[in-house]
Amino acid sequence: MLRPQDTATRETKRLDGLWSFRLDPDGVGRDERWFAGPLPGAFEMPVPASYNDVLPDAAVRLHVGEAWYQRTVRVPHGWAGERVVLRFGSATHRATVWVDDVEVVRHEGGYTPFEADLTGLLAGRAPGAELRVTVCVDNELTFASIPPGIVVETPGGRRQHYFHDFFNYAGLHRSVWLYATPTTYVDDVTVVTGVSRGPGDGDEVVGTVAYDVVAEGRDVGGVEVRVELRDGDGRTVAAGIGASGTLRVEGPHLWAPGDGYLYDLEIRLVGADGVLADVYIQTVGIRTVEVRGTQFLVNGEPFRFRGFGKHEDAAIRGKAHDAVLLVHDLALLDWIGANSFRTSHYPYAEEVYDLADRHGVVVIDEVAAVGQNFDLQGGLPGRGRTFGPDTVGAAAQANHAQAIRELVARDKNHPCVVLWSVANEPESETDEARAYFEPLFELTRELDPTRPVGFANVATAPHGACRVSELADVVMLNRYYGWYVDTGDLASAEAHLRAELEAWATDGKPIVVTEYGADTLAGLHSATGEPWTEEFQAAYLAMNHRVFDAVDAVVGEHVWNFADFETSAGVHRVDGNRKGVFTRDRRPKAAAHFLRERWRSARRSA
Ligand code: GCB
Repeated sequence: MLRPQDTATRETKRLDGLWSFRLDPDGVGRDERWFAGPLPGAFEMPVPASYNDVLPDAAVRLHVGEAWYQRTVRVPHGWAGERVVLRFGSATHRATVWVDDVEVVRHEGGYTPFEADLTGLLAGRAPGAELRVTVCVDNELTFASIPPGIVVETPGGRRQHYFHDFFNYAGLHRSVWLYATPTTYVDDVTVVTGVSRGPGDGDEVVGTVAYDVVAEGRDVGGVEVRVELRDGDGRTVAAGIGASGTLRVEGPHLWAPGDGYLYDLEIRLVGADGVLADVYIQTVGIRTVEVRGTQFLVNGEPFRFRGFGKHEDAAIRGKAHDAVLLVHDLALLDWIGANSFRTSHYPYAEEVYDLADRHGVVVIDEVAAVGQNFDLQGGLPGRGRTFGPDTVGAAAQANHAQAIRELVARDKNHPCVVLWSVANEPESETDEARAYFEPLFELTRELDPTRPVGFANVATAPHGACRVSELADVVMLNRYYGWYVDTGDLASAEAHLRAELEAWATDGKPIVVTEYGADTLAGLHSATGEPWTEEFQAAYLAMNHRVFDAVDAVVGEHVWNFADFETSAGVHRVDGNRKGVFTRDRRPKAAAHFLRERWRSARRSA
């Protein structure tokens, strides 16, 4: 799905700001047709934001079920006769949208965009029409949803239980757009880049950009696709005609970690009369990604992941996309010497990938399949296995497949994305898990044969027991030796971690440790380095690094977590998860300075 864009033929209008809002605790809004007029009993809610923490009201914070948003929007007068589309960056976890009294789109899944074409609805209306947009957002998690959850009736009301370790923030977390394109338009583009130094090309490096454009609309038979690739200075370096082809770039400036060089691919649809029907610009980073033995190669060079598992999380805003935090977080990644992060545990806002592209930050892109594991925290004793017809079964698998389709469709052209993660810590030691995941790995590879695929393995499915890791190109391990096991005993932890990593190394695949971390209360200190202190966090990381540096197959270290973040209430969570290297408001703990020394010196010697 393409992005809303202002070009010579396209225009956008962002619908962020204050919307009317109300909860629907009794689930009556649909029957009472709240979309059919001004939302009754509404108050203001900012978009984008999670609605949960904007008001000091536990009923809003812990609400389970549907919540309604509404606003009016005037379609710009100049858009008469254009194709007009309403687009949501996301709605967590599912939504129904009406324009005036007409339902225009439904969407399942809380972290990918969806849109409704309003052109038909607008036909016959006067230019400059005012529309009422109503969105009903549902935050319920079930065994079928990605991620899963279960709603329980308690004396205190309905409560959402879930098996993952971050707060179930909900609402319109990303921008809402109205945009216009011509009625014959570029509908999609896929770019795949290559780099060759082969014979015949001498020592000269040649970049290739294979492109595939899908055009749609009224006069699609009468237009020709023309593409032009321009470098960072706006110079045309290659051009082509036809809906697909491969452009050659002599001596390309490659996209590389730390060097986010981008080209612009301008795609034009041109009519027989030479008139421009549509134009769309796709940024392109020329690079390759490959797994060879235990190495992870970017542009043929071994790459070592240094960075974090992150969250989209902030006080008051919850999971809202926030440009301030985005720029600040990327600056902190640079400050600390990190080169990568994982979008744990869901696809982030599209703007995040744009900036990672531009800064040369490498991204492991994860689908929202987290908590598919009843053994873990919040687990339901006695419920048995996670995967099965009465639990996480065929309906979940279908939603999971769709989430993967939408993730790849959205992010396939970002050079920053080098690895797909199809799940975080699922049950993976059972036959049922294997049967559940096998088609999902196949699907991901079919959708994108150019990137490796993995999933984050949990400690309860170690080497030899895990049935899913053999499907993966990269072994991704979340391990907490010294924290959840061998708590505070770093000597034992070191021996155990080393033994386990050496076992995984026998698989002959690259290993990325996608989580290791220790809860740390900023400001808590101890001379003897007790758990929860800043001294312990640093010593814990040092122990992990000794082991990583001793096992050749380890090509990545992602500390859990970049920053403290909100979780559901629990006896092991003090105002959320405190494994951040930064506090929730982004102040460095002692470990940040320690990591900075390690990672910056690695960067200097690279
Ligand atoms: C994990 C999960 C992550 C949790 C983390 C923790 O293994 O993948 O979501 O937040 O552990 O801190 O317990």
